[in-house]
Amino acid sequence: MYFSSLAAWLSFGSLALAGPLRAEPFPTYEELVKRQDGACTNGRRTRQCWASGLSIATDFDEKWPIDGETVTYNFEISNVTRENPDGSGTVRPMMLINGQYPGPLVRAKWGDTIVINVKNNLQHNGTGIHWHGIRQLNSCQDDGVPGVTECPIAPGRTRQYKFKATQFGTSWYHSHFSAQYGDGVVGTMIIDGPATANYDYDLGVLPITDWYYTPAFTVNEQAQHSLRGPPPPDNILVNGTHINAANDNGEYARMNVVKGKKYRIRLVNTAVDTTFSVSLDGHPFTVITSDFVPIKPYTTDQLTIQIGQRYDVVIKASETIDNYWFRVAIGTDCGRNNIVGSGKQLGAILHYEGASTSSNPTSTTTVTMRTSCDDEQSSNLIPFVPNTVPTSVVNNNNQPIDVNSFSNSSQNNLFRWLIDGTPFIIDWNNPSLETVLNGAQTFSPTENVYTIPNPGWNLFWIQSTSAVPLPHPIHLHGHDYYIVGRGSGTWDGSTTGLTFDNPTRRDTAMLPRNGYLLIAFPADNPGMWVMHCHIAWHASQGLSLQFGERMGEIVGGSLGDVGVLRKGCEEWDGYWVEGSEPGGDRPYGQTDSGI
Ligand SMILES: *[C@@H]1O[C@H](CO)[C@@H](O)[C@H](O)[C@H]1NC(C)=O
Ligand SMILES: *[C@@H]1O[C@H](CO)[C@@H](O)[C@H](O)[C@H]1NC(C)=O
Ligand SMILES: *[C@@H]1O[C@H](CO)[C@@H](O)[C@H](O)[C@H]1NC(C)=O
Ligand SMILES: *[C@@H]1O[C@H](CO)[C@@H](O)[C@H](O)[C@H]1NC(C)=O
Ligand SMILES: [Cu+2]
Repeated sequence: MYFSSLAAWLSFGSLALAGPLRAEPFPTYEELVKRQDGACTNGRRTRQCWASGLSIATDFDEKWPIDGETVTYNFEISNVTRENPDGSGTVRPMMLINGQYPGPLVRAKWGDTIVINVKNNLQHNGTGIHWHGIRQLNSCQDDGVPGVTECPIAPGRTRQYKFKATQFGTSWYHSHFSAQYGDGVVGTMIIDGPATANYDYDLGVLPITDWYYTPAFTVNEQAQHSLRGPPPPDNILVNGTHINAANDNGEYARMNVVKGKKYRIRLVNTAVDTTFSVSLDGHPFTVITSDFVPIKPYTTDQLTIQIGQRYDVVIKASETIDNYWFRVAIGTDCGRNNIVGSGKQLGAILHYEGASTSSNPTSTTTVTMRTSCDDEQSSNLIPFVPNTVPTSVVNNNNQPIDVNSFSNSSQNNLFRWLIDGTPFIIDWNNPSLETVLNGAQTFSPTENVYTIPNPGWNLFWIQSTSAVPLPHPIHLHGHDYYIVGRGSGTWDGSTTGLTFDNPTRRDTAMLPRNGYLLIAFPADNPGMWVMHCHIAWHASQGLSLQFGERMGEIVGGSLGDVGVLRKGCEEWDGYWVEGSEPGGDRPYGQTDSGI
């Protein structure tokens, strides 16, 4: 019964492939659970399927393919001088992975082990690569946060990262060494797996970023000592390219489609300081993920993407053969950009096969692009695999976290974000994970360690009390979290309006200005996990903390081999003599949080 109906359904799928585009039935979560889809094969009309009994209905907290392969990449990070990627004709210093901007795509399949050998060819900077959104289950030592989970990779040295892709979808990686990713140490990741809607082709990742003509380390210093905040970026880049206002040179990124087909586009905001809203003329988005979490598809004509967030969308190339604008708008309610006001169209081009390749689109839109910095509505972002947060967390395991700020006029207006009164500042020579592995659990106050001693659910009430009216994209390492509540003003402690039944689940969400964000997650991954604002300047100014999760188990050996961490710290300690001032081989000091 099961097999024959499945066979009928599959052949219906292949018939549909040959014929014109039509609505295919996509199974619900409940149907998939009943069906136990072990026998079905992933394909253009069966994206819900995977392999070995796993499907889009699999609880990926518990299960992933056990027959994964190992995928290896080699990165070399170098200090170069390059032309700005928007054709402005001016050059600037950049730090690039294998000479590429953005860095190489890391692509693997669900269940694969990913190995990346990173060589630091910079003369005068440490480095460390964080794999954004990767759970790092029992592999916290590969999370890539200098001063927390490792010592920075010293100049001239190589470090190996190794971790398993227990989730699938779209993400990015970036340096977590101060503001270094703003200088180019950034790239995208695809973990292939099942999906919650069908499509014909995968167009790949479309990273969107802000771009400065000034090096990130320079802007970071300006931002730390400014009463008005950081200077505005000069432009944006979509998939690493854009036109510029100064001379009109440069190129828009182009996505090529064939009329009649459906395409997956993987949107990522890889900026250092900007919220983006995007839309595509004549082509609504069917949204199928929020970060690494497959969601029940919903359709929208516009998406707002915070730094660190991802949305995978499906579009149908069903319009007249032509070129169409993919529009990008800046969240000017919380940031600025010098390209705004130039009259230039911000964005990229959707190009149909057969349309002109030399002219820009003339398409128009009825969509009013948002300039607000609010997240997408949580009611639209419903995880496909449902989960429940126990309401008991509100009374039993609920910890407040205050976010405030301070500017010190006797230190040249040094600006700091404070977590419960203390800015985050770490010591590259003594990462907290090393401290824990050495058997100690005492930390400096500026390490902002919040302990989670036991398994089970926790609720964190992040409350903004700063007079600086800015929202913050809050990113957690080692976990997805569940958005139980969010609002303006101060949370009153009541459960009215909170969501415990299948809340939005993701790894980055906006803490509203003068508001609060209530997040919950189970302590199912022993490690030292930072949670920080993903505005690079704010992270540098101290808006971060770390969870010391089940530290007893870390000392007990839950992470396995930590030889790479030990070796990296010996190498770094040799380069950066603790307590020493810059001089000799080391011209620079640490002037920010370190992350
Ligand atoms: C990059 O190269 C410039 C010019 O040689 C040098 O001043 C700077 O210190 C280098 N930066 C790093 C991080 O190696
Ligand atoms: C890293 O390199 C940049 C650019 O050369 C420099 O401005 C910064 O001070 C360096 N930081 C450290 C800690 O070496
Ligand atoms: C972005 O550029 C990369 C490299 O050229 C390409 O492989 C990818 O398909 C592009 N992404 C989109 C969505 O077009
Ligand atoms: C402000 O800076 C001065 C001079 O360095 C220092 O003595 C003082 O403690 C700082 N104030 C705060 C609240 O950090
Ligand atoms: Cu922030």
